[in-house]
Amino acid sequence: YAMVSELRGAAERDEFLLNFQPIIGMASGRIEAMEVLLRWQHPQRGLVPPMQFIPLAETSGLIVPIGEWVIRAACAQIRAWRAAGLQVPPLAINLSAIQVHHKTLVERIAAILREMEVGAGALEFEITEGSLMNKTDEVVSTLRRLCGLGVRLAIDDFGTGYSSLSYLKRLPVDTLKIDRSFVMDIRSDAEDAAIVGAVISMARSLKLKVIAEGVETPYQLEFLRALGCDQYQGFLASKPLSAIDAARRLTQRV
Ligand code: G
Ligand code: G
Ligand code: MN
Ligand code: NA
Repeated sequence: YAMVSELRGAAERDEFLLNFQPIIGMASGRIEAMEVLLRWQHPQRGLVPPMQFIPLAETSGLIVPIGEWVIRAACAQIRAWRAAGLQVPPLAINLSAIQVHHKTLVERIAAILREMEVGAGALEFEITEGSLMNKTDEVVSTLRRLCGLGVRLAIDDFGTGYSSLSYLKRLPVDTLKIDRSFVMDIRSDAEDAAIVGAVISMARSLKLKVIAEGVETPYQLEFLRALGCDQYQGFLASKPLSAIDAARRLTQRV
């Protein structure tokens, strides 16, 4: 498959770039974090959407070196923004299941943090609920060691997997991100509204922070705020931004 071999050299050819989507505090109305989203600028194909190349990167194993590139590039961006005098909120980086199950993930992240000197508080990692499903004891141990580095952990796409409450309690996780598919129809679908309400109240009783994804309308925002959701992200606040536009948003402090 041609795309896999092209993907192999993409980092060296400087074809990857990062976008940043603001995560807004319900109470502060300010940017409290940004999610890092990888983009592939292919010389002929143009901008390849992650939905097309992330699955290929996963099945080919390339997600491990590419994922490392993402972490290092995010740290480099933090350093550059700080050097320019910006107050940089924590950056949230997505990890694939394959990275989570990779033997040396924690050591590699520790090495990058030492090398880049940004401080562990500068990074958060998003792990999909689906990657928690098998080899659970190993995953618990990996997440504990990751947490031991001082980085924060979130469960991404929450609600789409099947994690039990007792399993959640064993995980050193700070945050749940409610999947966009539940937020989308909260106005018209009473069941989705009930699920979102239940996730938020469960998260609060487990002392977890809750982020709603895919917030597109003021109705959704006010509904989530009323239920006690802590932060939100979505096109209502901002689409994913280039580094230049993200820096501009941080300067405006909105
Ligand atoms: O912008 P959006 O199309 O960026 O992202 C689509 C999907 O790709 C999302 O599910 C997102 O989690 C995933 N994704 C984006 N960037 C990364 C990345 O750096 N690593 C991994 N593993 N997934 C990513
Ligand atoms: O799976 P993950 O949550 O990491 O993916 C983030 C994805 O969601 C990215 O593709 C991003 O572009 C997309 N996204 C972010 N906000 C919105 C939104 O408000 N509406 C829609 N439809 N997609 C969004
Ligand atoms: Mn995510
Ligand atoms: Na998600």
